[in-house]
Amino acid sequence: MSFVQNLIGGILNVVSNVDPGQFAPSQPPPPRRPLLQSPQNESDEDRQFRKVFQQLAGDDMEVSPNELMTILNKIISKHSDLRTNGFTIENCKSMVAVMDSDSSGRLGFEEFKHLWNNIKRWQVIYKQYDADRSGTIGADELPGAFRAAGFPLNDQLFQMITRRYSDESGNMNFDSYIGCLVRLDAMCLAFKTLDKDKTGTVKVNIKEWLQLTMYS
Ligand SMILES: [Ca+2]
Ligand SMILES: [Ca+2]
Repeated sequence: MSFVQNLIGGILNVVSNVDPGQFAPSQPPPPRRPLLQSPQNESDEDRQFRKVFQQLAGDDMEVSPNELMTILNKIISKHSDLRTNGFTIENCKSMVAVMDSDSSGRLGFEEFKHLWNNIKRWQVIYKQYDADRSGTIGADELPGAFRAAGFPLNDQLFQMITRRYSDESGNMNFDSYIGCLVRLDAMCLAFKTLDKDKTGTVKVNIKEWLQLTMYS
C-alpha cells in the first residue's frame, strides 16, 4: 500500500467508529439582519452586547481577524488562571474563516455573538475541567472537557487532537483549546448540514470539499 492509502486508511479507521449523532454542535447564527435596526423585544443584555460590538468592530461594523486577536488577548490578560501564549493571527484567521457564514471575510454581529457565546461557555468548562489547576488542559482532562462541550469523541480522536493542538507534554493552552473547539464545532455543524437525511454519511464533490477544508 502506498503512503497515501495508508494515511487515508488510518484516518478512516479512526473516524469510522464515531457516531455523529452524538455530537452537539452549537446552533448556527441566525441570518444576517441590519445591525442598527435593533428588534423591539431585545433584552437588556442583547442591547449591551450590541454596544460593545459596535465599539470593537469599528466603522465597518465587522470584526476582522486582527480585531478579534486584539479583543481576545485583552480579555485573557485579565484571567491569570487561563495559561496561554496569546492568540496568534493564524488562530484568529482560522476562527473567522470557519465562523464566516456569509463569506464577508470578517465577523458580522450575529456571527460574532455566536462565537462570543461559545467562548464564554467553553471558558467555564476549561476552568471546571482543569482539575490540577495548572491553567492548561492535560491529556487526561481533555476527554471530560470535550464531552462537557458536547463532543464525546473516542480515544483515537482525542489522541489526534492532543497531537495537533497540545504541547509536547500533552497540555493544551487556552488559545489552542478555543481554536480547536471553534473548528470542531463548525465542522460538526457543517457535517450535520450536509447530512440532510441523517444517515451519518455525506457526499461532497471536490468543489465543496475544498471550500470546506481550505477556508478554515
Ligand atoms: Ca461574515
Ligand atoms: Ca490541568
